[in-house]
Amino acid sequence: MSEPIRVVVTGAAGQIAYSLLYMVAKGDVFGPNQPLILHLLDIPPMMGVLEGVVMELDDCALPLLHGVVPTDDPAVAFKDVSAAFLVGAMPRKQGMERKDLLSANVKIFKVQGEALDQHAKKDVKVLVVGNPANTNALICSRYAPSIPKENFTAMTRLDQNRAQAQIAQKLKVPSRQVSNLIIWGNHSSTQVPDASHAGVEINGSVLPVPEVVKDAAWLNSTFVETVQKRGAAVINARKMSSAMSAAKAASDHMRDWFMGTQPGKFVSMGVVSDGSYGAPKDVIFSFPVSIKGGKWEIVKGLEINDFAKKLLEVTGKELEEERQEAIQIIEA
Ligand code: NAX
Repeated sequence: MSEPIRVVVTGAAGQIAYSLLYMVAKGDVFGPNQPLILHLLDIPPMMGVLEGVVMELDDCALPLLHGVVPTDDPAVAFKDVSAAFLVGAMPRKQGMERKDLLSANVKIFKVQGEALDQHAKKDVKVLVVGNPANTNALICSRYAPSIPKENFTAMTRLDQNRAQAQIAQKLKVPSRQVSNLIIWGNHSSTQVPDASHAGVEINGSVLPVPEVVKDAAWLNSTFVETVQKRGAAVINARKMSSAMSAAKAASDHMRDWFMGTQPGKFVSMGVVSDGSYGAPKDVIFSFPVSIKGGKWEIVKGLEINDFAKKLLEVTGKELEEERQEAIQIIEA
């Protein structure tokens, strides 16, 4: 057994965290031989609820969990952490404009960026889940200049997993047989779910998904829209937003970042853009990445058709606009 690592989850009294904490604490992310100490951050009015979450974690009697630190102080929450799940954010309330939402969140992620900068390990891996996730990650990174930009990522893995599930259902195969789905761009309704480089394993060989589906119209419309609107569909049915699946996606994202991807396989993550595939530079843009030794690399050289190129432009523009609005708020 190695020494315990410290892992922070923000929004720890919320519904995603309720599933995520269990997954992390039982070894789904850092493996069965990695003990950990969980730092749980939430806001002062939620400290009572958080106490209940701590009691439940205690009562799980998990062998890998060496301690729990509940707090409303970012300086305590981010102290010496090796991994950060930034789930907590200001939710969109009725009548709230995008700008109001951005404004509230820019403030939260500025504070958390500064706290990471001062207190976290310099190689901390940060995953932003709280929306608007891409721009929140960008802001967080700006306020943590001593931590490499590559260490700040945003979650589009839920969209990727949703896409994988749609293809698996269409082909009537278990989802593990489907791989290399891509989500491009922003985690918003402009995201671009793309199955054109995906593979499906049938009788031991991997075949291109478009050739097996043989339904370009479905892939370009129904598939894309179903993935884009899946979050709203879950809210309609459950009267609450996706939580279990969001927690699973956050676990998948961080596990792959720490453990790496299989040869020939890639996953989608919102990462700092180098301008690949015509995306704007210096926004957090979701790309297909392969991961080795804890470092991600954008998969280069994939062919993009004209239809997808146009959609990539739209989602890139939206991210540039969000960045501009966020900077205006900061500088105001
Ligand atoms: P909940 O409202 O259940 O929980 C959020 C928690 O964050 C609350 O306990 C709240 O007190 C806390 N919080 C608020 N401000 C905080 C701060 N400054 N520091 C620490 N904690 C703070 O929301 P939940 O359903 O858990 O969703 C959390 C976030 O994930 C939301 O922003 C949501 O939009 C986002 N999502 C992102 C997804 C993605 O794929 N990137 C998908 C799922 C989810 O919708």
